[in-house]
Amino acid sequence: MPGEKTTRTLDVEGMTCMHCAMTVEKALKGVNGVIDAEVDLTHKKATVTYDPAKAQEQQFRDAVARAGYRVV
Ligand SMILES: [Cu+2]
Repeated sequence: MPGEKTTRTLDVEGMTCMHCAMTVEKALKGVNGVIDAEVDLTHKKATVTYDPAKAQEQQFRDAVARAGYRVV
């Protein structure tokens, strides 16, 4: 369905500063189908809003891994 939206929160390991958070955020935003990504550095979480017809959780895991961090 066009315009459909889902939100998922991921636990991300390895982020230590604001730069890490921005790197993860950018990596997630680069995944096709992602509408928005927001990282909570304090709680080591990333919230991704995406179109479930275009993106899947595995792609978020891969993007985070390529950026040098890990979804746990
Ligand atoms: Cu950092």
